[in-house]
Order: sequence, then C-alpha cells, then structure tokens
Amino acid sequence: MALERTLSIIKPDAVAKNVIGEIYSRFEKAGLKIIAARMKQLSRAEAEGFYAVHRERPFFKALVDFMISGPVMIQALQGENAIAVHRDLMGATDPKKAAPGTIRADFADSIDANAVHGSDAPETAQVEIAYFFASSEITAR
Ligand code: RTP
Ligand code: MG
Repeated sequence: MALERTLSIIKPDAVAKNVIGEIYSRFEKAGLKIIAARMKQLSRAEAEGFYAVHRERPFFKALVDFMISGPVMIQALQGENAIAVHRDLMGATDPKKAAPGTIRADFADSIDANAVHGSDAPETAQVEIAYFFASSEITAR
C-alpha cells in the first residue's frame, strides 16, 4: 500500500447535473481526502495544455470543446492507493462499458461527456496536480 495523490476533475456534464456533492461523497466513503479544490471555467489553452498527451488523437478537439463547455470542479485527492481507488470509483472511460455503481455508469452519457477525469499513474498525477494547484494551495491532512 502506498499513500498517493491523484488529480480529479468533475467534468462540465456532471457539474451541470448538480452531482458534485454526490461524487464527493463517494470519494470520502472510499477513504479519499480532498486536499485541494477549485471550481473553474477552463480556457481553451488550459484544456489543450492539460490534455496535451492526446493532441494527435482524433477525439482531441471534441474533448477540448467539451471540457470548456461549462465549469469544472478540480480537486487533488489523497489516500492509500488513491490513483487506483479513484479510477475504480470512476469506471471505464466509455460509460456503456463502466461497471454498475461506478460514477460513469451512474452519471455519464457518452465517451465524450463522461463525468470525471482521474490521473492514471503517479508521474501523471504529480504533473496534473501541479498544473492546477500551487504547493501552497495543497493542505496537509
Ligand atoms: P480521463 O483521462 O478523462 O480520466 O479518462 P480516461 O483516462 O479514462 O481516458 P483517456 O484515454 O485518458 O482519454 C481522455 C478522455 O478523452 C475522451 N475520449 N474519447 N472518442 C473516443 O474514442 C475517446 N477516447 C477518449 C474521453 O472523454 C476520455 O475521458
Ligand atoms: Mg486519462
């Protein structure tokens, strides 16, 4: 077991559905602590920078257009095995393939509007947390 941090984003579709609290409750029940949080309307440049790894993929423009379609709720989470625990809570990228009871199965409409983002490895988590939060904005809990 390792104490990890991960970057979580509640995407514009889930913010519009008014389920931020419902999703936060799932994080807390799974033992994840919110150590930083901010609601934000991303600029196109911010969204493109965040998803730069996908720049050459065919879905890149649709992904960026979607991520700037409304405010997002961004948080850093901490806990034992936080990266995997968070991804298990999210479910598969395509909500049609997401296991019952996962966030995407319950709240996502499509592979584009899929409710949440979560870091996929310790290295990307570190980069993604630093993309949105200064170290002075991250609390010790
Ligand atoms: P995320 O990064 O948002 O947590 O999701 P993920 O790891 O499950 O998926 P990833 O492969 O990193 O893709 C990032 C986001 O791009 C959109 N996507 N669309 N149309 C498509 O084939 C496709 N594939 C990916 C999804 O919104 C995905 O969350
Ligand atoms: Mg990903």
